[in-house]
Amino acid sequence: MLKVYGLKVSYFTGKLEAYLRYKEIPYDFHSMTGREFMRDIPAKTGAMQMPAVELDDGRWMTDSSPMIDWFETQYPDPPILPADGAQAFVCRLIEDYADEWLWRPAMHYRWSYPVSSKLLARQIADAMGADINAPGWMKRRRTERRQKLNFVDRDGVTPQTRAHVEGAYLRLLDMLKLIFRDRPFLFGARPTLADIGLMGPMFRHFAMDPGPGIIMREEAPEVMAWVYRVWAASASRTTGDLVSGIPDDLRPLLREIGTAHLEALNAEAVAWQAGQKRHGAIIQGTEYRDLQTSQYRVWCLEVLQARHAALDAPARAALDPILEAEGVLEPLLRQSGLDAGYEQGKAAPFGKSLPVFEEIRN
Ligand SMILES: N[C@@H](CCC(=O)N[C@@H](CS)C(=O)NCC(=O)O)C(=O)O
Repeated sequence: MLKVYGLKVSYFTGKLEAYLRYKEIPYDFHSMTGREFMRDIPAKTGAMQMPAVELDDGRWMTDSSPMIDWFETQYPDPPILPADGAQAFVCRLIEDYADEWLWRPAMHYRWSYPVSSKLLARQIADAMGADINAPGWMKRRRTERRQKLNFVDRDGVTPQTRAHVEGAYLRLLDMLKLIFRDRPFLFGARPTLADIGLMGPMFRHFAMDPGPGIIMREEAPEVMAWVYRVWAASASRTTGDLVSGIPDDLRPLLREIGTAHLEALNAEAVAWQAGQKRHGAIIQGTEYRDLQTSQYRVWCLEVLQARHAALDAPARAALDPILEAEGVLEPLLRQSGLDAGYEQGKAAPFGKSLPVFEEIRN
């Protein structure tokens, strides 16, 4: 039986678990301890991050997107990606936006508000601190400070950007609630990778954390219901058709991805190529300063471009006019010949993985 190491409050662990549950792939959940997180598991996977998976043959893997792709090769039915190439590409775009762009608002809502940060620091320190010899109050305080420092203060959240950071979540709720009044999942009657990708931020952070959870329950109960619909879905019972084409109500989300997430990825790529460890970006008119440049995110843009280039002619003919109209195509293709230099990326989710942030202060 495969073993999933992670935490029951973790963004990417929640995403992977939602996928495994929907696909009815059995697994043992193992709550990751501090020592495993910092030392034992990075020695196997190359990255200090969760989740990590240990297979019965002794191999280890990490990084949710390539892990899901690998599971799809082992458990192909029913596929998590739509057969329609244009829809499949939109799923990939939504997954990447959920993984990388929504990370900042998810961390900000968790760690900037004491109503959430005190509870989460306790939950994380209790789970991960089991093998760390220090008083409980000290472990909780260290957890709270570490997360706020690395993922809020050092990730561009300031009094000037705060409203924009929160707006990313609030705008998304407004878009999604209209969609879920119409159908149960983003592309129809069953989940696809778009739903699974959005579960990263939406489930363990926005729905479960006290602060953003109140907002979701009060402002967008349709979205709260969808979160738990995905969590409860299973391939053998949650069956039904997907819509055809790209539904019009997904277009505002595509526009958001083009103007926010793809702009941010382009700023990463420009900085990476210029060798700048930190960079700034103007996103939807808000200026972010002093962001850590992420080689991993440059790779994300490189992979999205490669997936777009690999689409067949009918898929391109259906998709490109929509991407163009919603301002996605230009930022997607702005940088040609992009090479993130992530050599091990071809072996992902095996081999030595690349963490999203190179520098984390403990
Ligand atoms: N690209 C990875 C990202 C995994 C990730 O960043 N996980 C978070 C927790 S949900 C983490 O471990 N961050 C490192 C840290 O907190 O130091 C994935 O998709 O699995």
